[in-house]
Amino acid sequence: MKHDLRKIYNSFNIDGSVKNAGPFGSGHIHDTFRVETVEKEKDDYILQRLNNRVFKNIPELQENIERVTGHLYHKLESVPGADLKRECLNLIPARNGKSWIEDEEGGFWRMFIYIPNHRSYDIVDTPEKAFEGGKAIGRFQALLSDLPGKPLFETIPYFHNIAKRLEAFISALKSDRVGRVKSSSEEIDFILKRSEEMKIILKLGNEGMIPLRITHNDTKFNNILLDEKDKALCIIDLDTVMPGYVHYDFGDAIRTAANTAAEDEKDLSKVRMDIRLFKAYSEGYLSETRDTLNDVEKEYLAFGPQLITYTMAVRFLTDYLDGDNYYKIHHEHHNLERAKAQLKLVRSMEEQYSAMQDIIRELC
Ligand code: ADP
Ligand code: GN1
Ligand code: MG
Repeated sequence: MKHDLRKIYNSFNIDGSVKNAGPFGSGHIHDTFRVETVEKEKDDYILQRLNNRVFKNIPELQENIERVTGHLYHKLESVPGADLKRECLNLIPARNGKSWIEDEEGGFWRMFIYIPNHRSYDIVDTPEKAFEGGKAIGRFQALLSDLPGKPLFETIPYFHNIAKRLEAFISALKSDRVGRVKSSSEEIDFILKRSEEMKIILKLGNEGMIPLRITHNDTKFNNILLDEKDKALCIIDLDTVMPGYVHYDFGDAIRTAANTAAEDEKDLSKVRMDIRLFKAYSEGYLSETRDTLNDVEKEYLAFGPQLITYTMAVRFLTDYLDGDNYYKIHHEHHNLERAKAQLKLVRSMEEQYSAMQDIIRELC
């Protein structure tokens, strides 16, 4: 669908004259555009058409983002030399007084300052970058631990709840809406075989052994922007910041930071978890969180990557079996390819599990 981008960005309080606006980034959920201004000294912007099939309550979503970005901004203000436009997301107020607008077709839009001179990686190639990512996520968790006020809204209920994700998977299997079940049987078996062991984090939570904390819940490495020297700069994509277990953030970051290949790599021989990158990320992460995590959280940290990588496989395959309604896809069997690559990564993590546990124990 073509949008009248000019009309949309003019509904926000932007500064400068716009030179051009075009699609940007590789996110799977929103439609993201970069809006460039003519004047060198003025900010550029990120404009997003929010996916309201995925996020059903946009006012609540935006209220969360306003609170979280406001809190992070406030903390940064007291850090000498902090760059307030690059180290946290800055929402641009709309002319209607809110942080979003609704267009005539019922689409929801928001804008941020574009973070200049950042680097974003879909694949991580050095331990230094992985370490930086770990430190950034650890710090993010610490900075939000004292967010004042009521709990954040659950923008997507049961987001990382593997029991619920498996229920949805099994219901997609049963209805086989687009006739893809038969040809996915190997992947389905792999998933079903592991369904019980994957519920351990949920069980620990229900037993009160691990606390709910404010977590990001989408710590894919390309949501951690680095600066031109590859130092951690800013955590973006805050739509799912809400209560969660630390294993989710640790796991999703390792899933992407320590994978030797892309999330959707077709050549499965390229997909494995690089233990050096795992170690480097863990070092960065634990340097910030060692003193706050409890013993049970630490003991199960190394399991987080398996759980989240498995969860992603379940979600990609569910979407494939349902007929591709959730994620943006770029070709016909894209979700199946993503699921296969994630399952290959789960296998690689299983093979290295005891080494991962040793590393975490040593670092703790
Ligand atoms: P999605 O939920 O679709 O992944 P994101 O909020 O992660 O949406 O945005 C998609 C991409 O846009 C990001 O991966 C990043 O490349 C870019 N991006 C988002 N916000 C900013 C920003 N403030 N400055 C620079 N780039 C951004
Ligand atoms: C989506 O928004 P994006 O592209 O950063 C998804 C994540 C998945 C990820 C897989 C709200 O993340 O949960 O881990 O794709 N976000 C949502 O790449 O579902
Ligand atoms: Mg993203």
